[in-house]
Amino acid sequence: MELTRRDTLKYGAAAAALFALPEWAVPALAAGEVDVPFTDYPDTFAANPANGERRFLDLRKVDGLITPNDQFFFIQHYNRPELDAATHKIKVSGLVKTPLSLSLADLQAMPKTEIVNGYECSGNSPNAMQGLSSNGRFTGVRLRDVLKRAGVGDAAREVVFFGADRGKEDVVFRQQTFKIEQQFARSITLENAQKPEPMLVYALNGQPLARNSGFPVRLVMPGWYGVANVKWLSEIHLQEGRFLGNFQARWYRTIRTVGGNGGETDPETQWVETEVTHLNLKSVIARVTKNGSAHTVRGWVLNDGTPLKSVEVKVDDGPWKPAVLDPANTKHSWKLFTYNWEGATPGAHTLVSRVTDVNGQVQPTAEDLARKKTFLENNAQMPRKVMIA
Ligand SMILES: Nc1nc2c(c(=O)[nH]1)N[C@H]1C(S)=C(S)[C@@H](COP(=O)(O)O)O[C@H]1N2
Ligand SMILES: [Mo]
Repeated sequence: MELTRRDTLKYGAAAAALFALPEWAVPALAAGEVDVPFTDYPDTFAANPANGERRFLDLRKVDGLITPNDQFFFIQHYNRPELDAATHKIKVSGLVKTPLSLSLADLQAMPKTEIVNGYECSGNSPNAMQGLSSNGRFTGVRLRDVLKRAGVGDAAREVVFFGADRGKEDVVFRQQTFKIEQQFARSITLENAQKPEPMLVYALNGQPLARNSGFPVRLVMPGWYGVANVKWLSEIHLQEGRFLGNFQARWYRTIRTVGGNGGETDPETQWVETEVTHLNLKSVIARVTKNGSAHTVRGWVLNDGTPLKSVEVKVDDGPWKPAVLDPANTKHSWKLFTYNWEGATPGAHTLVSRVTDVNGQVQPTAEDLARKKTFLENNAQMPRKVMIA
């Protein structure tokens, strides 16, 4: 961001100092700086699998706050529709005073807003080498401005977002299974929809959305898992009752035991099912580099926007040591951190990071998550293996 002299006068010296920070303090590699290889990547890891249906971010390439568009991860359940922005319309329907049918151009004519937002797929995990994650600058309009334009009906409580993509799903009712073709869809409460953050987005890092990212328009829910960010948006439907679609009520849920000893026969043990909503607190080591004898460990944190208290790094069986958060991080960006690894010796090492937020929530270990029985929302600390030559 460029700050003119007039801006400095207008916003004051403190703001000038703030804006004068480099775009990111985790820079591209310095002269002489080289990567220390990770030894925990499976041979099969491919950022771009051959079928072209998804893309993983290769964390070893993270060199700044913003993930370049051609590296930004993508994943979805069905086909990836190719929509024509000249004819595609987004309907606003259901319990609204004025039903709308909005084109990309209609949205672009509305007041524009931008956010730097990081997110991951709720299925992101060590198996995916944490590559179902990215961070970008999104441009669009506030969802609440669109809702205001339609006029929210008095009875509306729930806002459902439909994508233009569709597929067949099993819908089970008692002993019967129906195969039903349906659109991808997710919902949020009207209360959440009217917060300032949710956006209908049409650009990523200054470029129109790519088809893979939901062209022409998608929802972005800052602080939520990727599944909330409905791509190829085709309809926004307001209703009174809860939306029970497959990807809302069944597919994206987490099942865990609480209470008792966790044993299935223990009467004190309860089984709890919850929706996948906000990002759970997670940190991952992305990259380790060496410059002469100096070693640097870099990584990212994702969470729901709660301010962080600390990020720490542990080398082998050593103590937890504080890492430094990047000053360019924002509330909803992923938060980059750097740790200066002193006294690194040749050979194999295990490095792990953990993040703590201001509410005292600490990123769990894999062991801490033993009572989570399903694989989504895996925010466990991830030990990484490197080899120093
Ligand atoms: N229309 C539609 N939107 C969708 C999906 C989908 O299958 N269809 N998948 C969701 C899931 S599970 C994730 S993790 C994110 C991924 O967003 P990205 O592909 O832009 O990274 O898209 C979400 N939005
Ligand atoms: Mo996902």
